[in-house]
Amino acid sequence: MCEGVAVTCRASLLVLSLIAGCTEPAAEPDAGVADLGAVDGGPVDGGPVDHGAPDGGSDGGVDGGRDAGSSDAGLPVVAFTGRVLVAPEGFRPSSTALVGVLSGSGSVWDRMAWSDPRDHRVERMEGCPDACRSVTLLEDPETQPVRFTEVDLDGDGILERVVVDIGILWPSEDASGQLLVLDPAGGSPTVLREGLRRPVCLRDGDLDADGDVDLVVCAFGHTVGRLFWMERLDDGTYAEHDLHTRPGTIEAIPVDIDDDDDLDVVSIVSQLDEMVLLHRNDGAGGFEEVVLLDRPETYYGMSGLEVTDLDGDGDPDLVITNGDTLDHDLPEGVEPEAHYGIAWMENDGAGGFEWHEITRLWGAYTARAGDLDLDGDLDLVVANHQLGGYYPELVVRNMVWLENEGGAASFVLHTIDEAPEQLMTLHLEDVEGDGDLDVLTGSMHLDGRDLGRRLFLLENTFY
Ligand SMILES: [Ca+2]
Ligand SMILES: [Ca+2]
Ligand SMILES: [Ca+2]
Ligand SMILES: [Ca+2]
Repeated sequence: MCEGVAVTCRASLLVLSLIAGCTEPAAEPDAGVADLGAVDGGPVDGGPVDHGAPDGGSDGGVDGGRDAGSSDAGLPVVAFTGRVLVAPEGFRPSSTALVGVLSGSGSVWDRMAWSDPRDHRVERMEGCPDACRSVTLLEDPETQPVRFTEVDLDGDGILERVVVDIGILWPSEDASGQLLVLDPAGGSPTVLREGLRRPVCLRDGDLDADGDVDLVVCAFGHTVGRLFWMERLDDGTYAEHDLHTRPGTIEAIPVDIDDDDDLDVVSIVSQLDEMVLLHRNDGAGGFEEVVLLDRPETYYGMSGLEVTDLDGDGDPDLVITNGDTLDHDLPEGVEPEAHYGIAWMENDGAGGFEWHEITRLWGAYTARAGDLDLDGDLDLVVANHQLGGYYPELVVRNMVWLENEGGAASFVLHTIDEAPEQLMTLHLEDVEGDGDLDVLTGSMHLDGRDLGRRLFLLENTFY
């Protein structure tokens, strides 16, 4: 399970749309070998993004209208100041596929981490908040790290840092992806598994309840791919078992969804199929696949999964985002603001689910739950990947937070104007240590411009 490293288990992000089939840009700038050192401590130089009034028409479950104000005089309110922690220098590609906070003691400032598959590196921060600079954890032009997690592979009480190297970002049948274990002393990483078809997720848990830590891996692939788990054997090797034998799994999370004391796996698929799946554990590592959602539209654009008890009734619910616009395959007549968005699936406690709309919102990519306004219920932050050029008529909202009005019955949408553009990744953490949740986020710029924000902090000024 993830409890011991809850922070990094939730820090999982990936580059699903790239994987899901968008076309490679004609001229990707050479990543080069220039040192990454440009840490801009100043305010975000936001472009000409229009945050004007929405044009209405959302049929979502957001209550109280869009952009509701939250400034009752005298009461603290959720508001943000934006700050670039790491930006690429000059004409460098940028594709932050992961942000999170490493486990361990010491300041959160020095444990913030991020990866960039297009720049072939994983780094953490140091010297923040005053003089932020990045420290390399992995830099290898042969890798495209989309993710990492901390997991005690061998049960010795020490967490290993395992990097998921997709091998190749762009659609391919290539099987050059791998799982790498970083050397804590800074030497070359150890290969845990190679020859994978574009792996994009890695989670841990004792799936067969024999006391050791097993792994769940999404090999997204292209036309061939699979979701499987790696059973840890007594000799330290692994036996592999398929959970799903079609390509396109972008996230898979071990969780006891039906309260029978074994770890099930919830996954989302976005390639040939657009699905939410439950892999129900028989208690000994045998799994039955249950289809929770199967959308007929190839353009559904499944983009993210968050497992959280959103209604606070004690069982894990699912938050689903579908906002992957990068295939650019929305048919004529389908309105982006009516098609894409955020919903949650309410668990009945036994793994049966009821679908609830939250709001429709184009480009909705990654959602994370946290109590932003400290009123005791879980709110949602959503990072949006909105390519303004696709839909110039639409208002751009790079990030929103959805205020839970209690029991997840309704939400009030607030736009976070301070967020930079074209976001994909998101992590909530009390970075400042003042008692409220701040937001770490990263962006993906496919055209190689220097606008990418590898690591961007939105400081919650509630306290
Ligand atoms: Ca096990
Ligand atoms: Ca279970
Ligand atoms: Ca619940
Ligand atoms: Ca709340």
